[in-house]
Amino acid sequence: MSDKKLVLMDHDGGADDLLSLMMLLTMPHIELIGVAVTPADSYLPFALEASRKILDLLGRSDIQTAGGDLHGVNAFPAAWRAGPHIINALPILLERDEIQAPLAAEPARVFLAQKLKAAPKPVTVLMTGPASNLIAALKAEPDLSNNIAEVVWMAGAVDVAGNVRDYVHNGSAEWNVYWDPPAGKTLMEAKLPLTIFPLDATNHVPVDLNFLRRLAKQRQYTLSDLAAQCWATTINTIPHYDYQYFMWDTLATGYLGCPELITFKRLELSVLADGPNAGQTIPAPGSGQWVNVADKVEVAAFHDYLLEQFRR
Ligand code: AGV
Ligand code: CA
Repeated sequence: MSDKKLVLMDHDGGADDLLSLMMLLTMPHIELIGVAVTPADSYLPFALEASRKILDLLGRSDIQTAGGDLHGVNAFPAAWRAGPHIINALPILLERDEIQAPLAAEPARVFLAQKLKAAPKPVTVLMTGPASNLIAALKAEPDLSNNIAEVVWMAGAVDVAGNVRDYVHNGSAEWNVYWDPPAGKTLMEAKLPLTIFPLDATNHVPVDLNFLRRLAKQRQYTLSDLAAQCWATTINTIPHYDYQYFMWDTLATGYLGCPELITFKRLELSVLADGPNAGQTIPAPGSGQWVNVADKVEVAAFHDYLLEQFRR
């Protein structure tokens, strides 16, 4: 058996998610065993295409990608969901005539279950979108939780404001929880080893032009060039309007490669499933679940880590 850490990724197709997939594929101690896509912050066909092209580009056309058939309660803005459509048209992802990395026949929730079942040892599940697929898989087969080593989830806003701006909402939730609040609540109560990257941590890592300048200087590396272009598609949310873009998912993914740059708190948390603060992560002393919650980040060192991983 390989001594690499087995990872299943479930992402939702944003620029940040696709950058996270690239990062994962640069980590020598990680064995990615499958990619599931949730059609939340993306339209599914665009996100599947981009994921498979990235697998091809990084020489991992052997890894399967599965599309999710579940839809959350609160839709993401349509303009955001079109994001991977632009990424699919970037030159580096247009060069090849055909996509090789296979599309799985089954929907993402079944795919996740199959991959967990077939794995020779417990798997780390990295989720950079909503939790719906994993929760559906565990609902169908609760014993699968024994095959999970850790769930790493970019989600929540604990002691800071949320990032949802929607008509019937008060702004307290983070989008990945808000898309499917009941799934978020179920995951938070599932007693799995859970590490979350809430906005409290990711607020430290806005997409920053000085970082992009450094990345530009090494764009002779294909992956740096592609990463720089992906981040460039997020830049129209800079500067500080309501929707500045952060390295949300990329920070959560970085946990698998440079955990020493992040500090954590143990907190007892829960999630509100409905009402004007649907999807809010709340402290629940005595009644919630103990969660490993990312807190502070050594930002300069994290930037250096990203630059190093993308030099290929
Ligand atoms: O809330 C952060 C999550 C992350 O998984 N996503 C984006 C990241 O992939 C939703 C989101 C919040 N603000 C956004 C988002 C924005 N301005 N554009 C696109 N997506
Ligand atoms: Ca995401």
